[in-house]
Amino acid sequence: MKLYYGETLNPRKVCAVARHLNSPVEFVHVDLSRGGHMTPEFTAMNPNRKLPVLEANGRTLWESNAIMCFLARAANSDLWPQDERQIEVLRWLNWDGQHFSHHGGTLYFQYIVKPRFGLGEPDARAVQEATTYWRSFAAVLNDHLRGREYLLGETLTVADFALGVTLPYAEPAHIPVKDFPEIERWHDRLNALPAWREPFPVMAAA
Ligand SMILES: N[C@@H](CCC(=O)N[C@@H](CS)C(=O)NCC(=O)O)C(=O)O
Repeated sequence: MKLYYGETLNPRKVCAVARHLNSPVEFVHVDLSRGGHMTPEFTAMNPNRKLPVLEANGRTLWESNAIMCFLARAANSDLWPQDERQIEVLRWLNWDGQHFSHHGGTLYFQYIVKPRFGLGEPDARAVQEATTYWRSFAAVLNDHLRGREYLLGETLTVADFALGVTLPYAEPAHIPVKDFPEIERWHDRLNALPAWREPFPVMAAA
């Protein structure tokens, strides 16, 4: 299997899952700043021209959440449980894409991607809107996590990898996680996983 990634948000959760599971993947770095995702070869794999992409068993799979589930199922892991807990995981994955990491991702874009790719200053209005929304959804998550180790209770799942993905960037992305102690406590648990702390392969010096 080949996992095409860059050192950005959505590939991060997939790389973390692959490393956590010790999945037999070859990590293939794609340089977004040099348009590595705009080539005809890449477009043939993912017409959205976005990372990550997984090549496995002669087919390609895009969308980070689907790739995490695929890797977990291939490893027969409870990260993607094969029972009624799956519904709960789906619920959180959908909620995350629409709300929590959606608005956290906006802050990541405004404060981290823009300067990194020379796209100008953060847009104050977009920042204010995303911060307000993020806070209201963070309150929901904070309440849910009270008394739970992970989102589903005791079982670590791909939903934890998805919802947590912006938190390693909370400080530079101005995500106000410090006001939500249960989220911080949960993120401390994720930080205990080596694959969470260091999801990306070490790249050889150019
Ligand atoms: N919904 C997609 C989003 C993928 C995505 O937005 N990837 C970003 C990196 S975090 C990307 O490749 N951006 C390049 C571009 O938009 O030009 C997923 O979860 O895989």
